[in-house]
Amino acid sequence: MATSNGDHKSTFLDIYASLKSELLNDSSFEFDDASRQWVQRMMDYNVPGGKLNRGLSVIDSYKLLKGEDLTDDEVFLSSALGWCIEWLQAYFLVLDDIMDNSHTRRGQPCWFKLEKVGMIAINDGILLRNHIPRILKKHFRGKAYYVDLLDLFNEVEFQTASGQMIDLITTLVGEKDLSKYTLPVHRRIVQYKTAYYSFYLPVACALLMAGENLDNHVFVQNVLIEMGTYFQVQDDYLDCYGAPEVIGKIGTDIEDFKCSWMVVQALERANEDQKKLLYEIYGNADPACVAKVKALYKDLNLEGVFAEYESKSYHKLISSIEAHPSEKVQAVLKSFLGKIYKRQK
Ligand code: DMA
Ligand code: MG
Ligand code: MG
Ligand code: MG
Repeated sequence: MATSNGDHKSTFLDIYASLKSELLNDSSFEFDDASRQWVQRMMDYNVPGGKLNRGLSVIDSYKLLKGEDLTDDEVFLSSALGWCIEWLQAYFLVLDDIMDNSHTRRGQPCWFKLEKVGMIAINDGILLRNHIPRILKKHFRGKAYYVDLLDLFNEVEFQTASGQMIDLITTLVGEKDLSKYTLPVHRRIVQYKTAYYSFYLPVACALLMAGENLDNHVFVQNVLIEMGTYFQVQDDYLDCYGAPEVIGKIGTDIEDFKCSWMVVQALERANEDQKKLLYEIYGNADPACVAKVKALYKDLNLEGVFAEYESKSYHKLISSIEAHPSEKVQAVLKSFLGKIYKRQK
């Protein structure tokens, strides 16, 4: 039975295969062998290879909201929504890796790094983005919540793209000025670029399926945005300290002059000499400069600062969650938090 607890992952992957096959037989485009093969390879390379936390969370959340085992149809629908989020993520990551000049993703070269791909990756990103409304149309057109679902994906995509925009324009060459990198600036970037699509979106999908009106769940949204902020701080930390074999990607935040949580914390703690050094070398791709930045982070004990931030955020999140009147909603939020607390990848 597909609905037993805890074993959603293999069903989830089966549903990927079936969504993929629908997209490869989309009657609005006359596929030939070459184009079908390209799209198939492009999807397989970019969509299913991550942790799948966002996608699986839709099913888990919906099950917790419903309070009992899901029917096969409900498993399919919540999985399809989960895959739409994974597709959205694939679209953003393909383009993010070009813009961040990254090397690897999920343990393999970034898609645009492949010799045959290059800047075709831009259009592939656009195609991945276009797959989402096609999946939604095929499987949700008749549902009472269809319009709300489309609106939700549109809103969240806009917020994410806007977050990416502010992430990118703060690094503009010629205006490299570390004094603008403060905690409120960092917070604003990460809430938009990461928290909405990674945390709010999966739970909002489950709430819509459960017949809820999202306007009544502002509290849930706020908790999830806090959780997403914590998650992106982890991402910034792992960019510097994560092992590439484990996180599947090589960090580029220092080279890219990113407004990372790490540099913001370093600036808050550095003495005048250390600040001067950071101003000189942050954003320089020379490996010797990157190593010096990392050595400075070590001197400032950012590992310890992070450990403290991590446990503080966790306890703060738990107490906000416990203030929610619904036990089911509490369970949804705690389950999501449990998946990311002290993550190594
Ligand atoms: C990525 O932020 C955000 C989106 C919307 C893809 P990032 O560049 O820090 O992510 P990563 O470290 O995975 O490249
Ligand atoms: Mg990136
Ligand atoms: Mg980025
Ligand atoms: Mg990152």
